[in-house]
Amino acid sequence: MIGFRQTFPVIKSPYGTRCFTDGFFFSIDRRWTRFKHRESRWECEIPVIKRSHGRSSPIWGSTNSTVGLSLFQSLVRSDALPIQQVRTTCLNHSNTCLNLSIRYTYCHKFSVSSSVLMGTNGIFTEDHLRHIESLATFPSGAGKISHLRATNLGECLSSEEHDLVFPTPEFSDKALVPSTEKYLEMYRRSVRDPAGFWGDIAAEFYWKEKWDCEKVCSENLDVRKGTVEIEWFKGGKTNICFNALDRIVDNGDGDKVALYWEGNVPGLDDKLTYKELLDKVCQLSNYLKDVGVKKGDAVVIYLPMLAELPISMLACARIGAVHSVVFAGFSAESLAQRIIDCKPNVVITCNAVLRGDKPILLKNIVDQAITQSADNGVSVDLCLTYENQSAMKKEATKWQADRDIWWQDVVPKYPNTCLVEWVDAEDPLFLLYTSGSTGKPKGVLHTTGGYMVYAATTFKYAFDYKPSDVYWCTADCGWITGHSYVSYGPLLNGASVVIFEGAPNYPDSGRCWDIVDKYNVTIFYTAPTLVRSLMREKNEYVTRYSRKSLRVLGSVGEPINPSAWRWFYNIVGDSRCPISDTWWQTETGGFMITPLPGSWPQKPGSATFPFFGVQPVIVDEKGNEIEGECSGYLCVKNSWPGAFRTLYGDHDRYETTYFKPFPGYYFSGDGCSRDGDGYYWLTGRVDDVINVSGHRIGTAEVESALVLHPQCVEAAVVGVEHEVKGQGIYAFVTLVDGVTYSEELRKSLILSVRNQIGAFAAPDKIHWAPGLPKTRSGKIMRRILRKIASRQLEELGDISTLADPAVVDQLIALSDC
Ligand code: 6R9
Repeated sequence: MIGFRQTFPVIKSPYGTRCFTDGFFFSIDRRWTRFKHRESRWECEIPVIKRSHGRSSPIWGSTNSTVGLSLFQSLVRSDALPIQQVRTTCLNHSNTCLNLSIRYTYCHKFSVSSSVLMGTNGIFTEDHLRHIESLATFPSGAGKISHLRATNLGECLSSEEHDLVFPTPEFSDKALVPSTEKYLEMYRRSVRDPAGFWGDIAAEFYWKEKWDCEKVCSENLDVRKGTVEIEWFKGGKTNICFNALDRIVDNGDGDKVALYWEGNVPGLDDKLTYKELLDKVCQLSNYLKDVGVKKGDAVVIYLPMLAELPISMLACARIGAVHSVVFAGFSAESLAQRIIDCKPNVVITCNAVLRGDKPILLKNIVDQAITQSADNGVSVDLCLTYENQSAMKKEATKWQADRDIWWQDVVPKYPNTCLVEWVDAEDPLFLLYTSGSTGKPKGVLHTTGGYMVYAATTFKYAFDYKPSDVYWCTADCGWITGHSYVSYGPLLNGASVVIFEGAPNYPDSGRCWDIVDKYNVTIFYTAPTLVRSLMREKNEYVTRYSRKSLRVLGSVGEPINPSAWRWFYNIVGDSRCPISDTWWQTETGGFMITPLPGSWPQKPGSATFPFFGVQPVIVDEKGNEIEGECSGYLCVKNSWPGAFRTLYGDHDRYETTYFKPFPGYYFSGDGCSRDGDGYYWLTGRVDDVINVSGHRIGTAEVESALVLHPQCVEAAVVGVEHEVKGQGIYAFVTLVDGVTYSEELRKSLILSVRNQIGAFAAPDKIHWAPGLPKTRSGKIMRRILRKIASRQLEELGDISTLADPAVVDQLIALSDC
């Protein structure tokens, strides 16, 4: 149990502070610690009370002004309560002031601490005394908490020393999972009895027909035993749109706001209640049915963050059509590639969108993509186009009358009720293309029932959702986060969701907090890259807004580095809001490893523990499970309801990529370590995928785009550390014989990638490589390229196996060209 915690200010303590001419004394629990400023340094005296006679003899230590950080540690004992350790950390000091954090640890369960800021004239400010008692056993079973470098919610994480943040009793008492015990109880049941655990949750949704109770889940994850197959709630008939809208309206929440839409330009906004959203979805469903879209047909959606994007997804789901949303930052080539793969009857788009001040002509991109896919034998008969008036007028839009239809001309004319198509739990819901380690993106296929139950449940627990919350996720519906945690997860819970069309730094870096205050957002879910980019600006952009509505913060897309975590926690959340650092993937459909706010202490940078029903394992190179504290490859032992069921049209690739590397397990492609307390720390991709601003990009995709340039014969792309984006794209290019490298060529190579994939995949650095380091069998040694790219030249390792070791020196010499 995480037990008794209490805070009270030092100043109110009867054993407070005394000031003397030669320094001052500071007391915690009747033990007087004396600080003196002498000869440009601070000295500190900690009394030791001898057990037998209760007499004290001081221990002395001093700050060292050149080092700037001093640690006084001693073991002291008293009659009253045995003190195991006194730890004083100098947070900051100068000739005129000293800022210390002092902690007395009585036993491993109980400590008292405080931080004090003292000047030569006396004490300026005092922090709080803190009692943190914990009897917690970590969910991992790692044992008792071994150290208490802890702070509580509500208090500033003042230094690297604090590596645990405890929820306050006030937060935990109201949380859905209020204690570690409760989590453990639920987690244990979820893995011992998945059918019972998930069956009970699924029963809270509407099912036209119940699933086969004997077989809630059937799975084979082991390629050695046959085809990989996952099924949940098979035989059950339901509809996710019905559960996300009709069920909420039927429960009496029709007038509750479902979507708050905030436009790119401040002041332009809109909102839709659940009832209004349902009406709009039904109109579009009726239209789609009318133009011949049937159950199982694919519909491609290429829209920015307008309400019409979730409306389109829900309308497809209502009639059993399979939506495939393509992020509206992808180029015409990428869109065409996806259209060719899934062959939709209809593409839904809009004429343009404003991103900051810049209009992006989406319809033109769709036109090009449809032409390209027609050249490849896939024709699209209908392009339903929404007029996004704030960005572009109808009249200015290029039009092909026999194929294009204005949304506003047809959809509003249809009835606002539409019968639901009841589908099997295992019928496909959507396809979402994601990058892998080849040039061809993978069509990740999710089905209906398991995904619905999983998206809703993970949303509810990981954000400790309450009906009064206003929730904002900054992700675009073009990515999985926008599917599970802008649209389906929150709507299935009847939440009020903010969706934002614009850029987070437009018109300035305070926009996010302006939106938070405008809608009284309580749960704010974003990506580390956004946190890092805002962190570079003045804190004033944050602090000028109140943000008092915020309750829970969330992070996704890549590991959040502890310093970004601290800034997010201290500055954005005013040290008041837990952060749910949610690890998951397009393939997993929902959260896999995530904090549950209120149930256990958090560590900055760790995704903490597995969600219900998820059994993560860390394996070594050979696929052996490693126990306890370790690092390795992150795999999952069993299926979970939100798992993807196949890669569209390529079940072999599904098995090869995810289930063959470590037979018997689902392989995530991520590296991971687990610390002594059992906390999971994701360390990034271990395959040829880079994660740029939380967007997955295959190195092979960028390479294919580069070699399409007529002057480039070969390209090798690696990821490098990037201060804001997490990873940046570093491309080595070999040019056609006789072509000289120039600034102009550099720009045109980058343009080639923008055109082939999209602006977000543009390389940060092009490195001219007359030759690439290859083995004698012709394999590019990316390990060496990574070291050259990150300038770790002393770590190049053995290069003797290269066909031509001289290329390494040549590449190093060309680094700054
Ligand atoms: C949801 C999403 C998945 C990859 C995944 C991992 C990285 C996502 C993370 C994280 C560390 C987190 N990732 N969340 N790494 N901590 N909280 O982003 O899906 O676009 O498929 O990317 O993103 O590397 O494998 P997707």
